[in-house]
Amino acid sequence: MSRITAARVIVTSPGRNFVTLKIETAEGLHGVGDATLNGRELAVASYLTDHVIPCLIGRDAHRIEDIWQFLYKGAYWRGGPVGMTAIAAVDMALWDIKGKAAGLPVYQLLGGACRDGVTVYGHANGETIDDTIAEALKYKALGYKAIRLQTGVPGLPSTYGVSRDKMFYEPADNDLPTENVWSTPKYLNHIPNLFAAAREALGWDVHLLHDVHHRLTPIEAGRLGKDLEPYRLFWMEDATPAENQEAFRLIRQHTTTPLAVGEIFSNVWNCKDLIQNQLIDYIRATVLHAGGISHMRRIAALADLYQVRTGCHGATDLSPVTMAAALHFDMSIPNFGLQEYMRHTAETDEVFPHGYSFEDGYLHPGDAPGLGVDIDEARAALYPYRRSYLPVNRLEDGTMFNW
Ligand code: GCO
Ligand code: MG
Repeated sequence: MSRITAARVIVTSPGRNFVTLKIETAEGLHGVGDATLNGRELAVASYLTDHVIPCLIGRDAHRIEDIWQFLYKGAYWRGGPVGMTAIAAVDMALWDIKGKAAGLPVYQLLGGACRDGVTVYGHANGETIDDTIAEALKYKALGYKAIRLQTGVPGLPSTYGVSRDKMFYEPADNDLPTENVWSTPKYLNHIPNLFAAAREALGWDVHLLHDVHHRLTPIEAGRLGKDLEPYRLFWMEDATPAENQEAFRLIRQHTTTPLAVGEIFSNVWNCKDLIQNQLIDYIRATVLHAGGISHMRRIAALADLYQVRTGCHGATDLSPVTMAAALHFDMSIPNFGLQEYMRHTAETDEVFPHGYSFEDGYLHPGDAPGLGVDIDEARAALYPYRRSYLPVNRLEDGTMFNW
């Protein structure tokens, strides 16, 4: 028994907003969990403070699964991004406490290491194809084994994935949503040129990835996948919105380009049909938005039965707490595929001191007991919350579209 004596939510904005849950026990241990839901941060903060924390006080911090079930089933209104992010924060914090109590890094409690390090991919973004390739060459020189390529589309004023701050791509850029303009034909004409040029410049011994960011219909996605087949992508991500999981069958029928999806999924039910029908190759759900380490282990176990591998989301709006938790998870599962890694700013790294480290294209969670990450509350207090939204997207004729 390790009694939970206190828990609180810390909101900080060292360049961008992060929501962190800190849980304390009677033994003097504490654990941290990430609760950041980009653009809807305070909804999760309130869900935790007003509805979850009162139920945690007095419980045994070691009963991780029982607390998970209590919060999931006990809400009656199950699932959804706000609720599942809140549960994830509790789950991460409790694994952190258990690791500290045992004196072991969390991956050891999850069955031990299945690999020596976690292969990650970086983001090469640029206004033009040449700019994107110049960025990609920098990642290659840093030792990255896999690189995601995004580029501006001629004729469109802005495009998803292209930013001013190269290493720290940050889409939540305004206190009210910025409006972007989109044209599918312009995009579809341009992207194969990017990958043709990329193979010329980067060669074939580096994995290349691309994020469509939910912008195509299934038949358009089938066509893009087919057009990209000569360049052997590691994956094509979020080719079409996935509310209708059946949509991926159509894409699959038309292309052998591997498919990845799931960064906005909240639970196993969002990907059950995609996995069981082998309609995807990589599941991108992650410990933060899909119920924590405990629930991600269920998703990965289901995926493993169908030769689907993981490709956890790891953008900068997931705090270093999530990055640490994701790495322990990635180390411990048999069907790990690839981990996204967008570096945080120096200010963020100072607020969240952490033991994970990058070397030669791999991340390692380190061997400190627990998750190996913490929050410096004094530093966090220097950066108050700032309202900030993701952009929205309209077609050239003004119709609201997917961002
Ligand atoms: C990715 C993502 C992100 C999201 C962001 C939204 O593949 O990394 O698409 O960049 O847009 O996480 O908050
Ligand atoms: Mg994405």
